[in-house]
Amino acid sequence: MLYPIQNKYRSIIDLSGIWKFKIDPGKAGEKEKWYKGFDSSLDIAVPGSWNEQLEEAGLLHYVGAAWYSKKVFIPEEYHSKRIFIRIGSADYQSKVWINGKYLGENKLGFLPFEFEITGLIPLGVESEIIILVDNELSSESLPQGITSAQYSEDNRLREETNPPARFDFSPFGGIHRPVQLVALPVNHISKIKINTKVLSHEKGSAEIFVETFGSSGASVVFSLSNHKQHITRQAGVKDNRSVCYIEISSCEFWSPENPFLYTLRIHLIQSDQILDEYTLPIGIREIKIENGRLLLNNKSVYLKGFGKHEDFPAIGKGMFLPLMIKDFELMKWINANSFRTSHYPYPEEIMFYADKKGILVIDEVPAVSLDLRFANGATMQNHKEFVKRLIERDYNHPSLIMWALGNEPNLVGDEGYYNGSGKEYWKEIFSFARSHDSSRPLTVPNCTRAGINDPVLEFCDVISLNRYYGWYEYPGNLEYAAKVLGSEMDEIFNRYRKPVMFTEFGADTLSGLHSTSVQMFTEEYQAKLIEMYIGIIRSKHYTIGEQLWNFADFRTPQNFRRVVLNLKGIFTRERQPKLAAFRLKELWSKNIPETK
Ligand code: GCB
Repeated sequence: MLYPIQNKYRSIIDLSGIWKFKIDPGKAGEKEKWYKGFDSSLDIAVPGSWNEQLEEAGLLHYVGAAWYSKKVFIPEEYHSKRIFIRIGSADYQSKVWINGKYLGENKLGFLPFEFEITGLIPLGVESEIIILVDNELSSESLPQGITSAQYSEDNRLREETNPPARFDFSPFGGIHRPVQLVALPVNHISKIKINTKVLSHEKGSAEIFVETFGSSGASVVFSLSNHKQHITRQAGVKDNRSVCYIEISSCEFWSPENPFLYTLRIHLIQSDQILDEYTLPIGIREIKIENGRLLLNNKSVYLKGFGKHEDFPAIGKGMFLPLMIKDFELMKWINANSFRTSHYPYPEEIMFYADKKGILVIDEVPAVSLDLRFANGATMQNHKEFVKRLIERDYNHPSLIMWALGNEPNLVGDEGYYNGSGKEYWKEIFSFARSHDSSRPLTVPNCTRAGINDPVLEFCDVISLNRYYGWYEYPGNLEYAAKVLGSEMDEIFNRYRKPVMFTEFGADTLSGLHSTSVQMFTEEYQAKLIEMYIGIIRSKHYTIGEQLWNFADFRTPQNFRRVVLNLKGIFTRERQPKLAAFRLKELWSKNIPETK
């Protein structure tokens, strides 16, 4: 499913705006046929989570079903087009109807999905789109859910959150990314996959695979251009596929220092007539792991940056482009070169912007705190489906440097995880992911409780560590924390002999709280802890990166460890810098030498 674009052949009607909204706590709506229309005095803005928008209507912690409705005028000119409803993401599951006709469901949150409505709707008049969204999770969903009863069966009452969640971010519900009507030519380009390589200092290549819909006898014209070159190739379409290989001399390679993007223009042509056109910015670059280093265009790259979240007052997890621009500006300001989309895929718009700004991305599948005691065949199936759809969505982004296939499996420290079941599970997920993308390294951040014996580490190309010594363990004792950290890192490296990076370390910090002594929660403590970690990380020859937890403070489910927010942000939720931001700006001001 290609990202929608607008040109002479393709058009988009954006349905962002105010939708009619009604919650359905008893899940009676389907039986009562609300999909044919429902009454409600509540409105909601799309994109956006319902939680903070409708806090005053009692929805701050709402978990359950909710209905959305919007009328849309579908123009008569669409008679010669194929028409789709595309939803950028709805968390976590949804069902869609148009004029009372059921179109289908989607069970994977954070990902786009679409349904074709050609021939199902009258043109030149209004139609009504109705979407049922449910943010309840289960053992089979990704992320997995948990109930209050499971917390007590597990003797984990002190860890219980409200609403119950296996993870440390609010389970915001809603339609979080744009809803669009997309009109395409009958015969059209349906998929594009690009592999790029660095052939020499100045020569690069791009291999471009195209899939088409209904175009027998057609051909594809590929053109790749920058300000001084324009390369054109033509290839036939066979079985709805076409492929072309282009070598580029005097190539301008993509890198964080010079995020150069070529314009790839693809035309689908039949009998000299253009049927469809798709344009895509692409970067020529190559990623490798070699001799223990992460290489971009055969040069060592050291990751400096953050784990982030999609979280902001009022809009929750809704896509909010002014915030995207602000966050990238802050990342540039602080001299970061990368971030992780913890703990779920971010909008396509953010991936395109990372390509443009030269920020490297670790793209994460939302298998966060996977608890295999509750997983079954359906969990594995959903996990694979997620990997497949995410790789298909993001494969062509030059900024995407690594996949995280999950985060912190076995957070609960279950012994059974080590008896072979964990190994079996991850072996299958990793080989499935590699069969869909063999060009990028794979990882899964490891937590202290899963420890050095975590079976996932055997399959990772890069060992990613999330550690909180000096915070959850050895609170307030940075000296001892440093000792444990350094020796554990060496033990891990000696066992696995793979490059190591940190994907999380940090301390909750209340902006404005200061102390002349060592004192947790103060701005000075956060800055000190970070300096300590960075000093140790850089002192080890086998490390390839330092990503902090977190870029900004973010809302969590209610529990006694959090004062509404997780306060480990380097910036506040409103993006004010804390003291550590200025220290990091300095620490990240230079490129980290290749041999540390
Ligand atoms: C972790 C998790 C992250 C939490 C963080 C914390 O290990 O990966 O989701 O927010 O710790 O602050 O506890």
